[in-house]
Amino acid sequence: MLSCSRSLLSQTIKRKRKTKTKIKLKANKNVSRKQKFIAKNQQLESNEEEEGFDLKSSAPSHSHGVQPLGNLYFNPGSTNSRNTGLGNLQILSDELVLEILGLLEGTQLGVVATVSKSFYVFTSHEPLWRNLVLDNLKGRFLYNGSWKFTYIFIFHPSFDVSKSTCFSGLRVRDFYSDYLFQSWLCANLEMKPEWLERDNIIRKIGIRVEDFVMNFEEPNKPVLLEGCMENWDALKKWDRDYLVNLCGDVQFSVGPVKMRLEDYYRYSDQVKEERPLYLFDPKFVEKIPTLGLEYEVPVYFREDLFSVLGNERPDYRWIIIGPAGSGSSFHIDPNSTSAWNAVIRGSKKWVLFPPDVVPPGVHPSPDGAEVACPVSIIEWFMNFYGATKNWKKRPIECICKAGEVIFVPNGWWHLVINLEESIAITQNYVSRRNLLNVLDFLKKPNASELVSGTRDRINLYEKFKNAMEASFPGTIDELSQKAEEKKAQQKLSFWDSVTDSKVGAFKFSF
Ligand SMILES: O=C(O)CCC(=O)C(=O)O
Repeated sequence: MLSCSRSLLSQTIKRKRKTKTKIKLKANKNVSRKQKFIAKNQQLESNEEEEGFDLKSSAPSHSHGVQPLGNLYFNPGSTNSRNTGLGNLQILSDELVLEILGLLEGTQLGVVATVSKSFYVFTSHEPLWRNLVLDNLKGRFLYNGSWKFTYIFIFHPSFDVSKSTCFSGLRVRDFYSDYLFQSWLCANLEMKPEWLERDNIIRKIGIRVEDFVMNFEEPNKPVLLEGCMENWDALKKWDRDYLVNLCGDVQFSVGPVKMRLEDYYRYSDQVKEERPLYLFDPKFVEKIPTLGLEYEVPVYFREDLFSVLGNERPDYRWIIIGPAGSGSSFHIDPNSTSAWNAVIRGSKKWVLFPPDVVPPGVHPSPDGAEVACPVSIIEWFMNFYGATKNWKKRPIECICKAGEVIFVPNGWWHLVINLEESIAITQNYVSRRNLLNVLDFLKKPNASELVSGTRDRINLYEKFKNAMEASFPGTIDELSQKAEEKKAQQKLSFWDSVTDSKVGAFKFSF
């Protein structure tokens, strides 16, 4: 990933009710345009219901009282204590200050916190403590309400956090920072109903495999398939208690670390962060073979040509577990494969863009090896989702519920957010319909950077091609020939459409 930038917003908060808080947001690219800012804000005031955002009822009032930068301009005469407290470092951006603090150990952060209120606020930034816990402990920790508490409980167990005001969140007056405010906001925002409304995917129940291939796989279009998990034991059995009992001390991949399922649930029950850790394990069947027996590949996806590689095939199946708000930010699936994703518990909001449409706010590098995107999924919704309303090529969207399977065609950009605590299985596969795509992808000159899920990235092309020849002789040639014929046919029909063949005279039609 390229570094993710947080787009600046100026925001005002309005407390509307006791349990929920409405927040108004507006883009403020040019802070010198104060008049325009105020005018726009007044307009927002009169248009509350459309522009409002709901905070989760569990949201704490902002830890430490950080406010968005725009609020500074409503308080003439006040100075930003962010700056005064940073001294000469005030010229650095918030990101840079945090980057520097990220070089420190926990005890050092604690010392720096005592320098000024500003340093106290910066050193309390939860991702700093999250990195410290994950770097130092890998997955061997019990989450304790916040990353900072978790760190202190483990490394300074004699320290009585409950008695210390500095850990219960000192409020600092006149501290304005878009970066810190938005991090808190994104961790505590409720999904807006209008972000969930659009449902324009095609849904099918019990279609024939031939129809799936002809109408969806061949033209590379998403579809939501209902009724194809009915005989899965997983659908009846898998819930948190069952899985925790079955999996015991087995360690699962969770972001950069490995954790026991029980410990992960302890974390996910308490977490209030912008990008919750997500359990995403490619070796779950090898670890717990029973899990592999309790689901089966839906009939539409049984042809899986990467299986000719045996143990050398790239990772292809994952169990995915996460709390509401966790999910996958925009990406294209690995190695040009297609995928299916089956929800067993909970529900997921999907947003998919076809291969030729890069989603707003997403910036792939020219070679496709890296992608810059907003810090979190919720930030994408806040700042970019609205733009898709007026796009000619609107995304395909849906909510996929327990018992439903979505087909994700190769090359499609997609973003997924769990609306509730969820359990899902996903598998990536290669069928005849995308075999040539996958081979082309594996053959790219920068394959060593692009290919993923396997150690031998450079040789995967040769290995796969040879294994295909051995298992299905002639298939690649046959498909290549068909693809050539199709291309020629398409060219022909293009010329048919721009010429009037009956008269024989050449004519452009614009
Ligand atoms: O978070 C999810 O369930 C989606 C996973 C996904 O997008 C993927 O495996 O490519």
